[in-house]
Amino acid sequence: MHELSRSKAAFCGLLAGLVAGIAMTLVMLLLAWKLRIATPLVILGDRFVGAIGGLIYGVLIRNRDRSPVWSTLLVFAVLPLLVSAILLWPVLGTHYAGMPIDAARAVTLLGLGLSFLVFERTLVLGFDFVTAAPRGRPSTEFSPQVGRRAFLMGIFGLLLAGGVTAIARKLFRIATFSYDGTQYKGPGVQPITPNEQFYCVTKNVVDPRVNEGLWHLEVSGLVQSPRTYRLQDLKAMSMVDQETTLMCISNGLDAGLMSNAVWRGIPMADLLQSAGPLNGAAKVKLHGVDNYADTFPLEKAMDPTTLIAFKMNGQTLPHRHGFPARVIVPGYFGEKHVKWLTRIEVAGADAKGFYETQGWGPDFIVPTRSRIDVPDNESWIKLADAKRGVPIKGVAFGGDRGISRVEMSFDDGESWDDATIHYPGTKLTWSLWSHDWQPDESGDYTLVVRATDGEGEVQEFEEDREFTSGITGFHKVLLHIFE
Ligand SMILES: Nc1nc2c(c(=O)[nH]1)N[C@H]1C(S)=C(S)[C@@H](COP(=O)(O)O)O[C@H]1N2
Ligand SMILES: [Mo]
Repeated sequence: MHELSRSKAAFCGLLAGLVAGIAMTLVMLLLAWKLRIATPLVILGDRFVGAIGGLIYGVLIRNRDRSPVWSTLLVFAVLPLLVSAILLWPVLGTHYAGMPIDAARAVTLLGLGLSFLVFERTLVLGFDFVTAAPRGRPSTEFSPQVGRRAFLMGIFGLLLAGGVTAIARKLFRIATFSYDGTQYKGPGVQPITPNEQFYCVTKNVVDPRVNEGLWHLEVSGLVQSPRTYRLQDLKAMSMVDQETTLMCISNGLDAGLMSNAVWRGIPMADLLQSAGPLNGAAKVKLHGVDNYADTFPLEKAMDPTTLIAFKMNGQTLPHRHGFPARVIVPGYFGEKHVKWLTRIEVAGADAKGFYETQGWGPDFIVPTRSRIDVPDNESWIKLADAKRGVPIKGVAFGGDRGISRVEMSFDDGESWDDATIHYPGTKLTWSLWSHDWQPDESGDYTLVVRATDGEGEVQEFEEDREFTSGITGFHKVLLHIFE
């Protein structure tokens, strides 16, 4: 057995650990990219942890003969797998090609196990390689020549890192940064939002791209007869078309996280009725393949307007909007319209969703809102032009209560004029309105819009409402009319 100084052992361990961490990251990225397995990709963290683990390993192992394989396997693969399984249990059921939740959990654990195994093997074999005594010489005579071997190990690490970068780039290109937060507002707003322009919000860095063959929809929980449907079973059921507007809970007064489409799908009630909710059932908890879930009352789920949608404006649901199936639940914030739906769980009264556990709510019902799309805030208009009429237009949305009236003010809410609703939509959609305004004098004007919903309630600022239930208030636009 050769002697190895403590610092040399630490260095070799650090190096082997670093390379092993890179190797593990490469495996995780390959799994994510090729098999859509969602192992937690904390890239830098993994490498850092790898290097530290290697350093400790190097120092501990220095004066021993090779430790038995089972002990390093235990410490570097089995234990991390156990710890991850415990700590990450709630997120393990994620699979970006839409594998059902239980199968996804098994596959993710397999992927994690493989990643840790690669770490352990690279660490142990890499350490052995770097610290091996030169051939032909009695190993006790010299401190091993680690220089050349460390260099080779470093090159190997760099090659792996190149692979990591290449795959990370590929994943970055399909990441959601380019479209998460897409808004729809301004002069171009049409009654029906084209699919490519529909607002978009996701919690994911990489969104699911569900494989129809892997996907299914479960109805489970507090039901008499749980069932599993394939996509073709669902498509054979009788469908309805329903125009419905969606708005995100975090939509600002002047923002465009709101859009309208015609959704084609089956009433959720049809599936719930054949499953038969049991006593104690109070809510449905809807799960996406991305480990997202949200809830609403069973009563709302039974409403004929609550749909499982497969089509959007006559086209197959786009991937980013939830292919192959998403929930449409009129009157509730966007959060509840779960995309990439894979499980309908009938649950008790205290079931909670992803955003609810993060502190959103308690109210998830869309309050009446309206927005001025034309003209822009801080526009300057010549009085002579303004006298020929300043076109004003925008949208108003009353959740599932419809819109019965839209009014404009040009004096910051002192007095109000009726606007024209030129696209009334339905109870479940926004209305589009316009107004022609002819100011007599130059000056600064504060334009305000307010809507009245289908139940006669006038839009208002609800002082007691917390922003976590979605803000209320009035959109205002400042106009400068000059001589
Ligand atoms: N599975 C899943 N469903 C989801 C989300 C998500 O991240 N994952 N985001 C929600 C949020 S916050 C909103 S506002 C709407 C947005 O739907 P859209 O992107 O189709 O407009 O989807 C909801 N459904
Ligand atoms: Mo949202």
